[in-house]
Amino acid sequence: MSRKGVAACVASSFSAALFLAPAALAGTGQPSPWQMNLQGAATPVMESIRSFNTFLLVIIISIVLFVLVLLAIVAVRFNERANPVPSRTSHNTLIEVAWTVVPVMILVAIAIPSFRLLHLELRVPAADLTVKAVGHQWYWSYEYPDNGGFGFDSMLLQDQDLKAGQPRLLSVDNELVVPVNKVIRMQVTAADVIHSFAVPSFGIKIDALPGRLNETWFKITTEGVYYGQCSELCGRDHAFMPIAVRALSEKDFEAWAASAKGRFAASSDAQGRLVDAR
Ligand SMILES: [Cu+2]
Repeated sequence: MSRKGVAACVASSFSAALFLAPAALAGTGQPSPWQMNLQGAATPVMESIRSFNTFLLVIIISIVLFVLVLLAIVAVRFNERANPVPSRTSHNTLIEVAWTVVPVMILVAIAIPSFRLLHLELRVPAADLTVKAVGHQWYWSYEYPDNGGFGFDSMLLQDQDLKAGQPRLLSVDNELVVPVNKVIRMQVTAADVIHSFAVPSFGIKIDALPGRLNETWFKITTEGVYYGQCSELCGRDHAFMPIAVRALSEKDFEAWAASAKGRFAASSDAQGRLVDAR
């Protein structure tokens, strides 16, 4: 193969790797080895975040390539040897208008989908189910006011307690269980210091603040287990308070809620708030 052929081959396999690998490597619900892109989408919000990210990547790469080509032209055609007598041109109205108007148009093209995405994230649609997460040093507790009012703590599973297939440092004893294809209103607060409730595959990350009730939402499209982590430095065991969400069919969720209500009733008051027995 000629030198040009080798260069073209390397360039094309590099660009193929750049665009195809992230899709292949990004896990859904949890990180994967050598992951280069955002986690896969389990909700419509995360799908929008991913496509907005791809759209921005296309714009950024085009700008980088355009500037690179301009730099190469300047370096080759207008260096001292190739062009010993430089032009004395100092203004060109057309180019000046273009380099003002084109960036403005690019920014407007970015702003429109960006605000649309923000609106989708921030406006909580009519909810089918409300679940409340409370951040503690260093675990989460969950409350289900709509299902007869019960709540429970969710603690990190120690390495020796992991079952086959459970990821280390992400699995918990009591998962947050929700139905698929339902709008879940997620209320988030904290009992002691600031925490942050974040699940990458849902596209949510919201502060858990003592004395304040924050709200976000998600609608999971496929059954499965999705993991997240506290995303606000909250003390010694900040890295050890994972979030595990199990999405079940509506029927399985109802069965789980009925059994969980019996199991956790003793630790909750009439409103489903947790009574700390420790
Ligand atoms: Cu925390």
